[in-house]
This record gives sequence, structure tokens and C-alpha cells, in this order.
Amino acid sequence: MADVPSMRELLGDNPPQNWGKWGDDDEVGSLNYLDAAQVLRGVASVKSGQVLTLQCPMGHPHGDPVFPGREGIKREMVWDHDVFESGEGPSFPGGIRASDDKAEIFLQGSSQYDALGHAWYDDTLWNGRHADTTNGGGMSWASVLPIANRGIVGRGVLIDMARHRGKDWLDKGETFTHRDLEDAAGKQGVTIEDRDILLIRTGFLKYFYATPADEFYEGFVEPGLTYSRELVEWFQNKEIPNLVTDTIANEVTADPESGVLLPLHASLLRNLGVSLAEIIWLDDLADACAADGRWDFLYTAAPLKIHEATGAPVNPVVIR
Ligand code: UVW
Repeated sequence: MADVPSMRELLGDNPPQNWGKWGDDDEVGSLNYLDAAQVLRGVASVKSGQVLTLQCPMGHPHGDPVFPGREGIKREMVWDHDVFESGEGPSFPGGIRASDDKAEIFLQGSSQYDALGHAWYDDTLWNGRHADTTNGGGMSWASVLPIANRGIVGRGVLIDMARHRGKDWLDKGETFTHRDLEDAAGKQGVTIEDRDILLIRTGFLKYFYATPADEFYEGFVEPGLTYSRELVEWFQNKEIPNLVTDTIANEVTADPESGVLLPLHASLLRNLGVSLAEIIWLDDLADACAADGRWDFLYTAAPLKIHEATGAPVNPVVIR
């Protein structure tokens, strides 16, 4: 670890930053780009009326894909037939009965949106607030709630990097850049336009469900975008509001050159206010897009409204 630079050393003293752009009290960042015109641009990309949902099921029999240290949902029945038959269940007038259950979940342990304040360095979060706003039992600044209240609607474009490279899924640690995205978009016959919601398929969730957990997590390093200042400027100049991927952390886990962990969480989420949607199932959408050659669509999502939370589960809906 000794020779791994600090985040500040990697990103520099003056990284691309959007702090203050939408006012000092803004907690949704680049989602501000998704104004009414962007919603209508998304609607204009609907051609067939096909609807797809993008959440990975919580409590999948194979296990849930989570960042090491987290666990998938633990759900248990509170009321079932046996509970009523044993006389332990409530007795309702008229005799109606109901099943009921409860769950313990990591709010970032399934398909989810990160709060803008979820990741930071130098003790400072999105828009320059101190990281002590995460203390005291919840996030008093830039929690997921403002994103949930706002919702995310616009033109989405899917770049299928796995298909582009002729693979079922990208390898562990395999990287790509914005130039690779542009190249793949060109091959797909679609343009990544300014203010598009950018979806990137690596196939890595398909790999997760096809692979024993110990093999998947061995030397945990996901494939994904890799940090460069030029890439961050590309996101800033294109005014990308939201990055959505089928990986657990939306970027190659550790920067291959420096060893720094998750520098795009620092650069995109903390500095630019780009919303991150992670663990999003993109295989069915990719198959649909490949079948008719249309890679743009109306993308809609809203994470659950959880007060002061660091992130929240989501089931995005795409209409093509
Ligand atoms: C971490 O918090 C480590 O990652 P993520 O944003 O993917 O949940």
C-alpha cells in the first residue's frame, strides 16, 4: 500500500469539478441536466412500446452480487399458513389471512443508486460539504433521498462492451475508456449524445450468476472504465447525468496503474455529481437492442425514498 498514491495525488489539486454549479445547497448534481427537454428527447426514442425492467432479483437462489464485506438480503416469513394454523397468527374479523415477511438488507447490496455523498476523499463530499455530515446515524447531506424525490428520466443509450469485444463477459480487471465507448457506439450505429444517461454492459453480472461465488470473488477486481483526467473531462463536457452498469462498482475496482481504489467514485460522483447506478441487469436490454439495432430508449428510475440513506434499491424501467 505504501507506494499507492493518495486520491488527491492521483486526481491533482484542480480536478474537473461541478461544485456550486447548481447552487451550494444542491444534492442531485448532474441530474440537473435532465430537464423537461431531456425527458422529451427520451420519449422521442420510444418506437415499439417494449418495456424492460433492469433490477437483479433480491434473494436470488444463487446469491446476490455484492461488494466484498456486504451481504445479500436476509428475508424471513412473519405470517404464513402454519402460523395461522398454530394459532400464533392474528385473528381478523371475517377470517381473512395474509402472508407477511421482513428483511435485513444492505441498501447497497442489490441494484441500487448511490447517494452523491456516498464516497469522498480529503474529508469532503459532493459540493464541498464536510464528511462529518455522514455521522450521527445517517447522512444529513447528499443522501439518496433527494435523488429519490427527483427521479431520473431521459434518453438512455446502451454501449455493449462485451458484445463489442466478442465476449460473453469481460475478464476480471479488463478496462476500457471513453474512446472505446465511442468506438463501440460507432459500431452499434448509435451516437452518445450530450446529456444521455449512459448504460454500459460488461456481462459481469452474467458471469456472477454462471460462476461459483468463491471463483467470482477470488482476487476481486471487476472490469470497467479506468480513470484518466481526459475521461473525467469527457463526462463533464458531455454533461452525462448518470452512469449505469452491470457491475458492482461501475469502474475497474483498482486503477491498474496506481492501485488507487475506485477513483471514478471520487472523480464522477464526488467531484462532478454524476449519479451512479450499480448492479443493473442489462443482458435482456442488450439482446433486445441487438435484435433490432436500436440502442437508445427512454430510461426511467427512482431509488426507494429512504431518509438519510447512503444508497437505495432501484428497479429501473426502460421503454423502447
Ligand atoms: C463501495 O461503496 C465500496 O462501492 P459501491 O459504490 O459500488 O457500493
